[in-house]
Amino acid sequence: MRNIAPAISPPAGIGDRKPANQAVLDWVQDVAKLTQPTNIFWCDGSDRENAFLIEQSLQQNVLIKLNEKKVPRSYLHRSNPNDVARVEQFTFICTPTKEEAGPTNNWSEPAEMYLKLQTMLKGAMRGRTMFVIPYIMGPADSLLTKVGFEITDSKYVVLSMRIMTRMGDVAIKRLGDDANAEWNRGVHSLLDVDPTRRFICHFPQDNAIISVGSGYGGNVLLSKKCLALRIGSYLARKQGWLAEHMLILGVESPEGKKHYVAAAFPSACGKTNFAMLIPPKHFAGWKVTTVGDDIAWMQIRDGRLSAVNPENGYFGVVPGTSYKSNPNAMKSIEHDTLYTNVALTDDGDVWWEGKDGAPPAHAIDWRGNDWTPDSKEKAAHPNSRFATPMGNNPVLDPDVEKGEGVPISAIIFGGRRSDTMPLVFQAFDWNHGVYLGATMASETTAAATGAVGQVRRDPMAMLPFCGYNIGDYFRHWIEIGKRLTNPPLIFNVNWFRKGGDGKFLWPGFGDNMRVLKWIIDRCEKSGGAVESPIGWLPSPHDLDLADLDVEHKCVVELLGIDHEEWQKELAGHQNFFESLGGVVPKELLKQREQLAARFKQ
Ligand code: GTP
Ligand code: SPV
Ligand code: MN
Repeated sequence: MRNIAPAISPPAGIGDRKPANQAVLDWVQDVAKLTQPTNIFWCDGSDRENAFLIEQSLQQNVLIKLNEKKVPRSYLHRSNPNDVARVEQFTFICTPTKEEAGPTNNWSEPAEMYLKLQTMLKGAMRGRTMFVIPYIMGPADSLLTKVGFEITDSKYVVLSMRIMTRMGDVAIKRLGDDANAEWNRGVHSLLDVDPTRRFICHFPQDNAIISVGSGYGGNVLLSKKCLALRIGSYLARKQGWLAEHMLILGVESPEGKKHYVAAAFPSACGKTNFAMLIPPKHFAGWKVTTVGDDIAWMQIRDGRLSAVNPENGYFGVVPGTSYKSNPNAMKSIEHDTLYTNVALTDDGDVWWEGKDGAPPAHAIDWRGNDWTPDSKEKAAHPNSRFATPMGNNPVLDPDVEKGEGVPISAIIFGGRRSDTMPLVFQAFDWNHGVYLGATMASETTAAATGAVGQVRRDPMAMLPFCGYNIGDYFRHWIEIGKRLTNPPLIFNVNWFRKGGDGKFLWPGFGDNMRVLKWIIDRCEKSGGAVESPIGWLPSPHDLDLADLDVEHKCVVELLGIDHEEWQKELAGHQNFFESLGGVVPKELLKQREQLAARFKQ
């Protein structure tokens, strides 16, 4: 089963809802002239259309229906085995000058890249149906909300976009018929899913994206990383707001006092899990609710940062998800879910490494091969994903559709670090917090192709997603801070520190509530902390560790600063800044000097 499938012919009333906007019509005609599809299918996001596309996808082996009793209205898709993650090496920011893209992005001159892509797209949709997807990113009534259109020759993309975005009429209405209105132009074609002809290209000045040669989520759901982060961050700088790779959660005390926090962790480093956490028993009466699990758009309101989640669904990592680690995610994916690259059991259920219970005696693995517990290969791909509507989440925050967003009390940065970084600490002030974000590092994961487990700097978890010069991005953060009269406090966390035995020192998941509680205490000015060279650190008794099955010496280790490790870390910061070739704002260079000086005191 693969993505590429021949044209489909819809009955009357399906696939014919053309928008009135002439700019959209002209653009679609231009793309059709180039790609030569058999027909054009205008998506409206309706139930009837969805049912038709699912039926066609089942017939064409693009989807497998799962057991209706075990996982109602849910499907499995297998991508091409060469196409299972984002491809950072083939992701480009195409701007008139290389400086605009900056030292962390692959760059190409726009005209050159357009020509190359147009050559590849010539006749690429012959024999296929071209789908046109209207969608918005953001709540229907938010000022931040953006309109996008995605053209694609993949039904999997259409079905996924319907889960991940607000799709159809709502977008056509928001756009209206002004031919000069602002909207994002996204073109996607599978071509022949050949890794050597795979490019994810962004043209920020044109508000345009072209993605070819892949069928994997992060490369092809153009609303997500491409629009909401890469183009989004470019627009955010121009327009004075922030587009960030952050979850947004609400946390309410038993007394009913509520705070919202936003947290940037790199890909596959715990955003979805943190956004849905269930507090341990000891925290009875505390409630965590999800606004978003991957992307935050934040604007300044009344001197504070106010955040919306531009998405409408979750595209989450499957392996490791269980009733033990994340019951809310499990409940979310029990029905109406599109799975990609997990294993299929003999009774039509889905399975993955880390799911509750014993592994099945036999299954079909993510590649479509027989699998048993004795197999050397993994049953589910480590980057297998679920796409599920956020409405499935039992702890969805009631203000998720609020156009003005939710006020942010704290920003949290965090990476996957087996050493050096303590469980949690707090920045001294905004610019110090920006420095913590700018110097973040994390071990690479299966969310992108390439080596896994290598520590790399990933500023604000945006290394793969910042659509412009990273120096200007740091500058933008500093400038935003100047405009905030009530800025969020900034923290750094690390759930992944390991002990001498190579095991995680911290239980993580629900127990991360203990760290979140300290963060809230700090926002409430009630939490204790000691001043350290790296920031405000809790001492063990400042954290609520009641009923926690972790040895005291592990807690001390988790909160410890090893001066030798930190000398290496400081050198790492310096090397990183130097590697950026002079674009780092002087405020951050000064932060590094001050950090180094504090270690000498
Ligand atoms: P993207 O969707 O790629 O942006 O990932 P994400 O940041 O949302 O990460 P997610 O929550 O899906 O977690 C990724 C992996 O980290 C999963 O295998 C989780 O089981 C694991 N994980 C999440 N939180 C924790 C934690 O607190 N401790 C440990 N040890 N593992 C965690
Ligand atoms: C990530 O890699 O950060 C993801 C998954 O959220 S993807 O949408 O594939 O980029
Ligand atoms: Mn992500």
